[in-house]
Amino acid sequence: VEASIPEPQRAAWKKFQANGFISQEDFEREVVRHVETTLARSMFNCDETAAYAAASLAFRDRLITEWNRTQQRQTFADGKRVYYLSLEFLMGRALDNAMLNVGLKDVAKNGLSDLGFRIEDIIDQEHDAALGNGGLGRLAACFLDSLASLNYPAWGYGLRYRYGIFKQEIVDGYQVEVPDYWLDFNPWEFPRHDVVVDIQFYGNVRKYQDEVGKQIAVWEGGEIVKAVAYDVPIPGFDTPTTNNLRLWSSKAASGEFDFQKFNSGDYESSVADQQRAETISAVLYPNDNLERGKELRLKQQYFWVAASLYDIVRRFKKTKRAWAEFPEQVAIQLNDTHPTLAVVELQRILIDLEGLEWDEAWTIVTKTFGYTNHTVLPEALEKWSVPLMQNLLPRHLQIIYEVNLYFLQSVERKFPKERELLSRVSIIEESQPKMVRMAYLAIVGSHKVNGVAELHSDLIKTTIFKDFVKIFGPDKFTNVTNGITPRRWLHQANPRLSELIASKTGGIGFLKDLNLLNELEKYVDDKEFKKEWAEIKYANKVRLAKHIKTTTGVTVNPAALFDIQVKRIHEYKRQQMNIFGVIHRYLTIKAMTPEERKKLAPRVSIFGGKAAPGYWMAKTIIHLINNVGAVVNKDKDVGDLLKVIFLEDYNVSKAEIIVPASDVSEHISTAGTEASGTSNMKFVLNGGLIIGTCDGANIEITREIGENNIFLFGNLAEDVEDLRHAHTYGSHTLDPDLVKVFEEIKKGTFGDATAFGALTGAIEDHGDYYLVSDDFHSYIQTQALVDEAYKNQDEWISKTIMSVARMGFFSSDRCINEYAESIWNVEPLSPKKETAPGLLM
Ligand code: KOT
Repeated sequence: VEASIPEPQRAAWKKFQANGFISQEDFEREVVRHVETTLARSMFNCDETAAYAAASLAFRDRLITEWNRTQQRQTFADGKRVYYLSLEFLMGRALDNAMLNVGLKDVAKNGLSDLGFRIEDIIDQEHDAALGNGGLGRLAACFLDSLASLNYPAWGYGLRYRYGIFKQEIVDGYQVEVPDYWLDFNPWEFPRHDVVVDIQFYGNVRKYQDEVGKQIAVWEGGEIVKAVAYDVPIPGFDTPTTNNLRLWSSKAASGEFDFQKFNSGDYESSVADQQRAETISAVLYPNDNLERGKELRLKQQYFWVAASLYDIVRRFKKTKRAWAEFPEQVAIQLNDTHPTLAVVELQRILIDLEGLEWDEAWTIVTKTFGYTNHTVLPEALEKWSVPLMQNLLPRHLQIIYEVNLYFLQSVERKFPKERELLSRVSIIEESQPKMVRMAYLAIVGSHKVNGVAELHSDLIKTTIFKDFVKIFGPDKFTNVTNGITPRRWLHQANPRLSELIASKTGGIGFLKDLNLLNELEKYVDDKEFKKEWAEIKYANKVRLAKHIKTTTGVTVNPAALFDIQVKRIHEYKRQQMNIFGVIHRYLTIKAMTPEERKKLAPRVSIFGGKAAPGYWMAKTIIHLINNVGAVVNKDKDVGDLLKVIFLEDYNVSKAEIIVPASDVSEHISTAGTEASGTSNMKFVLNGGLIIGTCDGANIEITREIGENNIFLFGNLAEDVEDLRHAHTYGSHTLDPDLVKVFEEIKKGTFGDATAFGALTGAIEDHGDYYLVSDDFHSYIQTQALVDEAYKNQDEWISKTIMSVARMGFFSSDRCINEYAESIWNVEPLSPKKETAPGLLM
């Protein structure tokens, strides 16, 4: 349907074109208007929730103008777009970010103050958009910020979950999950009830030959679910570019209810059908680095992928280009294997619906997709059972078999005598039941595969994807080291530090070109600068101490060393090693004389993170941390020397308080298991040092900031295999300090010891897969070095300044530019260019 306004009427549109506020007066007028009209309230019943709502709506209106213009500009430019497909977008809060990115936070602050509110209280009203588990989802959010800030024509595509990641409560030391119903009031999304796509499931495939003898496949029957688009504006920093994140919500195809069933008296089942459809986008799977093969998850994946591709193909078709030009207009990035069905869906669209030949279509498909791998953990690699897929997506399974056939034939031609190779690289695993290996499908269907840090990218080439390097050659595999957005993770989370840096580096330019941080090296020995630097860190610690007091009731001394480990709870991330280390410290303190105790640096060990609801071992780790805290925190012998805190419900907005307050943070995964890690970058950028293993991005951080500025310890990735072998075949004796820790746990010092049997048992009796015992001694020793180093505050501060000065590389802007150049082949679209008149999306 043509929806464009005819030329003669466009003058009226231009005259009344929406323009967001710029001045404080306009902002206040907009807030009052929204309170009085949109919210139907008044100054006599305007609480902070209402003020948040009105301020957000005012900013939303401000964003819409540039958002529309950006879409018009990109349509008119008619160039290549990037589509980032991710099942997770861990966005956090939007208001603070919007205010800072459009450069109107001061205006809003003064305006709100004029109207009787403190901006911090208003910001604090917002519910996090928590549509992700951890690093993978937060990476997607940082990428959206960089794509917009760098003016790339880019879209994010995801699912609009009704429930984000659960809220974590700690009850009697145990994790309890509470549903995160976050859509009550969300001013940041725009329902597009006119953008609806029918998505098919189940049914069967009818094949026949047409008049000219061509094989035709028709996917018929089954059921239809509707995908409704919800759009979220993504403002760039200090640029008008405002990109779009499109999230799909599922809805029953038959509308409100099924009239036939309703009329035949079967009202209940008609409502049940509707609910079943809406279940698809109801809840985010709360597992990080784990795939469990549930049918509903596969449904989510196809629902989202099919809706997104329909949208992308529709946009391409409007340009009336030949299909061969599709990869010149469209780059699609697969955030892990979760959207891999997109490869199959595009092939299906091209051959079944658009009538292209197989080879012609497959060339287009492989030129379009890029695949990012985020993990080597075997339990996280996606495999779908063939019978499940046969039932849900019969045509897709046929296409997968065909892709596999042609792929294996080409391998056989190239390596004629290697039968073993064929079964190793087959997309279909010949197990009982047969399984589709999604990572292999993603590799075969893409033109580039990348890892997320150097070590990780090397590891995938030599381990899980080794055979594919031999088949496709090494150039198909590349590295793009992860990054973080300095806007949220420095400017927003740590405004005082950002201001201090700006004062020494010539303004806020460093937020767009993070290498400008280099300028700070001049100040590593500047007394005045160091004093201000230290004061800011202290103020951030005071802020966290207050948060700890109000949420846990425990008083901590802000002058103590804050040692922080916040991330998803997982055995490979080794929070268990940290808490065993804390117990070791506790025992050491207990054994000291009062004189010896005086020499010790006081420490606060802070933990935070969610365990997947079904991950028993991770929940046991949380339980142990809380029980240790309960004992240590009330022990008079210990006092301020050691406090152990578990922060409930770690999420993006809490990270913004926690990260700027660290002295040391822990990134201590078993070497070779953490693909990159991104919180390591956030902590260093905020003037904290890190203790870590030679894993993921820790290695590149060390290279950038210098090995004198990081506490590295532990075995190397290359030694892991042999060490594991030694555990299993008896040539390993447990670390004696660790044994003492276990004895204490078993005595019942931290509550009923049987509760922790699984934790100690995994190490003592079940092969210590994550090598806690092997690294424990080196960990304890390195923690002692941290204690010593912290006593010399002057040197410590210099180290942190030097580190921040050298963190430029870890901006997600650098990362996005690398993707754009080496994988997507897209250029930024400068907003300064004239916009075509009246072009509507
Ligand atoms: C895998 C399956 C389901 C849900 C999440 C994953 C997942 C998460 N795989 N890798 N990650 C993390 O991705 C981050 C961003 O690249 C990395 O920094 C981190 O090391 C991965 O564990």
